[in-house]
This record gives sequence, C-alpha cells and structure tokens, in this order.
Amino acid sequence: KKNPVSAAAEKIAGKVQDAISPGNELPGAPGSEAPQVEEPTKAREPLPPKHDQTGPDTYSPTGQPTGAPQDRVAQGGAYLTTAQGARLYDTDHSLKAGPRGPVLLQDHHLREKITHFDHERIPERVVHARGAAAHGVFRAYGAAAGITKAAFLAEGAETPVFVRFSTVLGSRGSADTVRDTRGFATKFYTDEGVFDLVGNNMPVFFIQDAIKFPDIIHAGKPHPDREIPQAQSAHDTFWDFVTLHTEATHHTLWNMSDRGIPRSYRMMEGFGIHTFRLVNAEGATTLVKFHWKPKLGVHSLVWEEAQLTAGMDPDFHRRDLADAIEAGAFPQWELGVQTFPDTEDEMFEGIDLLDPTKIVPEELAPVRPIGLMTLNANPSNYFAETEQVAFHVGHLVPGIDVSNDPLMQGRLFSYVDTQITRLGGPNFAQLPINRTHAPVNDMLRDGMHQTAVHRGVAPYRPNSLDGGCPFVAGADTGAYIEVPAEVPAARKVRDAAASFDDHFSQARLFWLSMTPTEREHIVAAYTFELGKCWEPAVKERGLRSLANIDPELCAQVARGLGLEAPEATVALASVEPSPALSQLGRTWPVDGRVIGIVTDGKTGLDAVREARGGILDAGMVPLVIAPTGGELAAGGDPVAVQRTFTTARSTEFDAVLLAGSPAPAADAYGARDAKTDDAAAARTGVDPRVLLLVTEAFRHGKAVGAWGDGATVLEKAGLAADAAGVVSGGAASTVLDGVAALLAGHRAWDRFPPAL
Ligand code: HDE
Repeated sequence: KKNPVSAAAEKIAGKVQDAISPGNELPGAPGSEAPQVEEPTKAREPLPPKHDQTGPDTYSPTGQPTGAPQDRVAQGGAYLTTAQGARLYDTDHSLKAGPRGPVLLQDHHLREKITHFDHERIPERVVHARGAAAHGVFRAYGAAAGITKAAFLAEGAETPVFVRFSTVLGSRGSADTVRDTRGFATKFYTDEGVFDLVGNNMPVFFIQDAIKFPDIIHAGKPHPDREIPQAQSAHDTFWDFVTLHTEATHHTLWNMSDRGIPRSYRMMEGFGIHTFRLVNAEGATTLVKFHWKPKLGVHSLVWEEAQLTAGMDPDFHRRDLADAIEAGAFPQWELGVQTFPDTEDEMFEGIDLLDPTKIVPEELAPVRPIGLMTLNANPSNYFAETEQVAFHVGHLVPGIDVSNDPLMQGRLFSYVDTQITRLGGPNFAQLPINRTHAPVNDMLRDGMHQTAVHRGVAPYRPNSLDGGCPFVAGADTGAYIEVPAEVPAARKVRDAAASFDDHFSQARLFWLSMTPTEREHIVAAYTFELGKCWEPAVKERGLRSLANIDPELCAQVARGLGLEAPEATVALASVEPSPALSQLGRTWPVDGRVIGIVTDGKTGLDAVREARGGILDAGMVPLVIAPTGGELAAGGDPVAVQRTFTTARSTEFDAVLLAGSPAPAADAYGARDAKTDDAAAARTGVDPRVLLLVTEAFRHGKAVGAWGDGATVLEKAGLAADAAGVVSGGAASTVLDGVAALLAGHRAWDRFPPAL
C-alpha cells in the first residue's frame, strides 16, 4: 500500500507535468525552447480613471452645481441611518437602563456618533491655515505656446481650476483683514496632470534658502509662552528676526505697504515668486516669472478699516469672495509671464533670477498675458474642498520645470511631507478635490485611507503577470521629462551666491516707486508695528534697517517712535523707481463694489429705489440701511432693508450714499450705550450711528454722496459738501454717477494723508 503522502505528491507532480506538456513550457524553463509567450511590445492604453478619481463636482456657468438636486442637501435619503446603513428611530436619546438610569455601553449609535465627532478636526496647516477658495476655469490665449509645450497653455485650451487664498500667520479661525502676506495657490486640473502654481500676493520672500523657513515662521507666529499675538507681525519675535536677518527687509517692506492689507482677494495680484524654466516642443528653454493680474485692479484697505473689520467681520475676505461669486460678479485674473533668456549665469539686467528676494521691474521685462482665469463657483463643502486641498510646487506638467532657486528647491520637499501629517497619510491625492483629471496608472499602493480598489497582481515594474507592463512614456507620448539643465562643476558647500548679499537695493526701489500717500501708509505701518515691540533693541535695529532703505523713511518712523534716527550702514543704492509697483493713479472696473444707501426709512424712497436700480445696473451691490429692519413700502414697490443702524458699519461699504437725514430713534438703540448716543443725538439731531458711519467712511477715503435731506447729515458730521470725494446735491442718479466715477479710482486719494 502506498504512503498517502507520496500518493498526493505524485498527483501534484502529474499536474505540473501536464501544465508543462510540450508547447506549453514555462518561458525560459530549463531545457525548453525560446519563450513562446509573446512579451508585450507596445504601451498598454492608459487605464480609465479609477472609479473614485472622476474629479471634483462640475458647475454650471452661473455657479450652480450640476449634480442631482438631492446631492446638494446634507442628507440624500428619507431616513437617517448609521454609517453602516441601518435605519435609526431615535438620535436624541442614548440607550439607558430606564429613563433615569445609566447609559449602556452597548449603544452602538451613541458610540459611533460621538467617536466620529471626536475625530472631526485635522491639524490645521502649519502656515496658511486660514483660507478661502473657489472653483473656476482657465482659458489660455496661446501667447505662451511658443515657449512651452504645456498643453493647457495652447490657444483656446480650457482647464478647470481651484484657487485657495490665505493668510500666512493666523490660525484657522483668525481674522481675514490682518496685516500679512496672502497665499494665492492655484490647482490646474490639466489633461496632462495637475499643475499647482503655489504663489503669494507679494513677489518676494523673507528668506533666500528654505532651510530658514522654520526660523521666519517661528518668529512670526504667536510667542510660544502665551500664544499671543494671533495673526499679526506687530510683536517682538517677528521684528527681532527680520531686523537681524536683513535679507527679509524687502519682503517686510511689502508687508508694511498697502499690499499687506488687501481690500479683497478679488483685488490682489499673485506671483509665483521663483523663476521657472519653460521648455517648448523643440527643447528650447526660457526662464519665466508668473504673475496673476486682477481685472479689478490691486486695491487695499486702510489700516484703521482693516483693524475695525477684523472685529466687526473677521470673515470679511471670505464673505466678499463667496458673495461676489454667488452674485455672478465672477472675479478674473490674467496670467502673465515675464520672460528671460536662459543664460548660463541666470541673471537678467544684473538681477539674480535665482534670488527670491528680488523682483524684475516690469519696466525692464513686461508681463505678457497668456491666459484668463475666471472663478465662477463656490465650494460646496469647506472641509472637503478648501481644507483638504493639497498644493505642491512639485506638481508640474510637461513644459514647465523648476529652477535652482534654493527656496523653491526646499519647497519641493516640504509640501508632500506636510500633507502626510495634515491629511493623515500618503493617499491625499485620492481626495476628490486633489484628484487629477488625467488618467492615473500609478503603482502606489495601500497606506492609510486607501480608497481605490486596485486590481491585478503586479504593482511593480518590470512585470509580465499583470496583462503587460504599464509602459513608460517618451517625449512624443507626453512624458514629463526634466530639462537636462547644466549643473556647473562645483564643490559641496553650505553657502549662497555673492549676489544674494544685496539686501537693501530693491527695498529702496520699492520705496522710491511709491506715491506720497502710499509712503505715508508705510511710515504709519512701521511706526505702529515697531511701536508695538517691547524690546528697545528691536526697535533700534528696525530703524537701522530703515536707514539702509531711505533716510526720510527712517526719520519719519523714528519721529513716531520718539527715537533718534540712525545713519545708514550701507551705501544707498541708486535705483530706477518702477511705477508699475504703485497701486494708485489708474481707474478700474467697479464690479461687485458695495454701496450703502442710508435712508430715514420714510422720506425720499423713490430716490432710494432709483439709486438701488442704478447701482445694480452698474454691476455693483446696493445695501439699504434704515433705522430698523423689514421693508420700506411708502408710495411704491417695497424696498428690503439689508442693514439696520445697529448692524451696519462703514467698513462693509466701498461708498456711502445719504438719502435722508435720520433723526435719532431712541427705541431702536436696544442695549447700546444710550448715554453717549443721547448726547450726540441732542447735539446734532442725527442718529449717532449714521454720523459714525459717514465720518468713518470719510476718514477711510471712501466716496460719500448725498441728496435731498442727506446733505444735512454731511453738515452735522462736519464734512464740507465740496470736500474731496464728496458728491452732494442734484438728483440721486447724478450723485451715483459721481460716486461710481470716484470708486473707479478706489478711494478719494486727495483726502490723504489725513490731517491728524
Ligand atoms: Fe509655502 N508652505 N513654504 N510658500 N505655501 C505651505 O504646505 C514652505 C513659500 C504657500 O492654500 C505648507 O500645504 C516652505 C513661498 C501657499 O493650501 C508647507 C517654504 C510661497 C501655501 C509650506 C515656503 C509659499 C503654502 C503648509 C520656504 C510663495 C498655502 C501647508 C522654502 C511662492 C497653500 C501646506 C494652500 C503652504 C512650506 C515658502 C506659498 C509647510 C518650506 C515662497 C500659498 O508645506
């Protein structure tokens, strides 16, 4: 009798024998002929997108989601269920041993609900934590087609985009209008993969080498002992660092200028900062700097307005962006490039193109427009989209390559690294907002939060088992191929190029390019910020770096601080100003500007109706401000009141129209400071909240218009009817025309600098 084990072994051996019977040998098996199985010789068609990689929701031109209506509400079905789909009959009471008894551990619904809630928060971004975003589309003019093979820059190409604007220093819940740099990060979902242009609203950075990023951020963030101050640079550690570390001087000056307090995300420029290398189909390369130019112009708040707004409406910029898009006033930017020959020294007109503390003035290298971006849809869910979006400087498409800017090089490491902590693992590219619209055929597998169900057995290369290899592409099949740029023979050093030592000449260039009003704002900003520092040595060092920019700037700030102005320690550079850096002196479209119309709620309502209509016709937003809420109906169509004297504040409006002279309404004060109000009311006969609104608007350089009884308010507020930026008398429509013309220049600049 045969041993059962050897019987089984024989059977198995027989099967193997059958499997390799003649004509069916395993390829390359000993003794067999040449392999019979045909090896794949051409690239497999790309796999269709993974079923969960179909890209973000789509939107109609008016910004309405195109998905089914039930997708737009929080819950799609009729019945509330658990995460496993079991229907629930009660979600308000935990399971107890009797109505007054202890809660039972077996209550799965209670535990699931609380556990999920306990884990709702993820770490906020280590920088740029506070942001707001929108979807849109980018249409290329084709002007860059000669210098890059990037398909999304070919004429007429349309590419969906998602843009996130942000402040840098503040926490996720901090105020929007603080003095800070703003992030301007754009994700292009191109057919060749995602391209991220992760820029800022200022063209230079504090540091020249990424290794110092933790230093500048630790200095700018709140002090580690008390965690104050929040979202601002007016404190000792920030100024300690930027005054010791003089390469920060140029960026700091931008922050102290009006660029540090934008009026709106819609009115900011954006800059890629670093020099990029573009390559065309012939392999020719061009160095470029990317610029976003807002169609509405570059405009800012004034400092007092920014501070008040941080308290009155901390969400001011977020609200402004969402409101404008919802109203159909879609913000637009032109993408432009400054181009430079790709020379061996990577310099242009003596400016080191690898130094991120330097600009190239537009007068030397004009910004050539290459496409138009329109933001036309708000996110549907803040967390899923704005919070989970993950940008990365290294997300590039064929035709766009990086340069050796040492700041950029460090960023190429940082962005994936930070997402792993923030988004909980390496699979963040699978989150809907991050999914590319190009087919994905990667060999990345497993990891936390893996949502793709990968098929096949061979996520490795080379392989023969998985239906043929995914083949690597070549230049003619759309591969991303790094430009084989020369790396000069060099020694390994921790050092920077000698040209990186110039820390002041471009700060001086910026200062000299400002108008007197803009300079006055800069002086005030330095005086405020250094005035908030406690350490005398920090203030003095601050003045020393100002002396190296300009003696007049230094003297004025020193006067404000009550300190001696020091002498410069470097020779002041002789530089040509760049008028393109100034925000003043031009006119811009007024789309989406907000105009408040103050009425007493009773008289002259026809003129209020007319003004509302005129504002809407001009593409602006009218907000009617009356003593109390509801509708104003006297003698015609009802007019909805959008703001009452209690809820309105000047900071919400770009201009104010006075359509009536509201007497104080004692019953409308509510819990306000009745004593002060009464005193002011007795003096003027005009509601004190209206007086505050109009004097603040005036102080902030806003256009003020008045007709009829409204002129009384001007008078009681002590404002001359012929003061700069005041339009008084005539019909409502004439006043509105005058105000709209002033708005095109943003503010009544003739009121600046204000007489203190
Ligand atoms: Fe960033 N930066 N950065 N940065 N940055 C981040 O990435 C970093 C720099 C910018 O809306 C982080 O996803 C280093 C310059 C924007 O989601 C992190 C250095 C510019 C955003 C990071 C810089 C930027 C970030 C934090 C020095 C303008 C927000 C969260 C070399 C060109 C993107 C995240 C968004 C965010 C690192 C300097 C722009 C930690 C190391 C210069 C707009 O990866």
